Amino acid sequence: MTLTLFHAPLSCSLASRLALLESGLPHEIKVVHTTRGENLTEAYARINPRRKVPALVTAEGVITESTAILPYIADRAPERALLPSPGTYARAQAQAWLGFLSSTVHAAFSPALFPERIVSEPAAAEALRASALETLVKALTELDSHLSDRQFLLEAFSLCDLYALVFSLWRGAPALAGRLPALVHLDAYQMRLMGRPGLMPIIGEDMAARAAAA
Ligand SMILES: N[C@@H](CCC(=O)N[C@@H](CS)C(=O)NCC(=O)O)C(=O)O
Repeated sequence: MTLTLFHAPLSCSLASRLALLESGLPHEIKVVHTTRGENLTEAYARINPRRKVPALVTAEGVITESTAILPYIADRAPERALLPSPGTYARAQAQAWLGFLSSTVHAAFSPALFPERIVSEPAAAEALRASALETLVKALTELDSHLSDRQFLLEAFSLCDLYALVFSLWRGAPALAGRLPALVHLDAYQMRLMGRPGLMPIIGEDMAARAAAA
């Protein structure tokens, strides 16, 4: 059965979209414009009751959460070696990166970008943004220094890199202009990943779709 990914342009679900491309698995993309609230409909709640993207529809049911979807995709295309084999120490290291990217990096980006979605009072929102930025800078600096002497998060390219690429791209969000330090190793890593065959057309398509939906 063809996999179906529910995806919002330039959101965290971009990692799953790029992973499907790298996997070569037959799939289709269904765009959900979260900026227009399309994820809040009852129809979408039947796909993912949390009303978030990504959601991947498989023959056996729906999978939510990037940290579950990315390993599922890798394991469905073992010949592509998109993650180390299950049961190995290297696989545990990969899971550790996926967990860190989700629970620390993504979790810090959300209040740094949209504090007013959590607290409406402007001074409180600014204070929340400042504290989220502190966590974010620490996490991004850790990534940057890890990449100072290697090409990828693990020994070789993996889906962890696609997940990290999305958050590296988010550094360019207008709301963060002038608020993040220069991270030269992360910049070089981002360029390296964007040079992988087929990735740039998808990222470009997402940028255009996001701009059109704004
Ligand atoms: N932990 C979840 C986070 C999902 C998530 O927060 N998705 C965002 C896009 S990056 C979303 O759907 N936001 C829409 C909303 O909250 O209204 C994952 O990694 O899959």
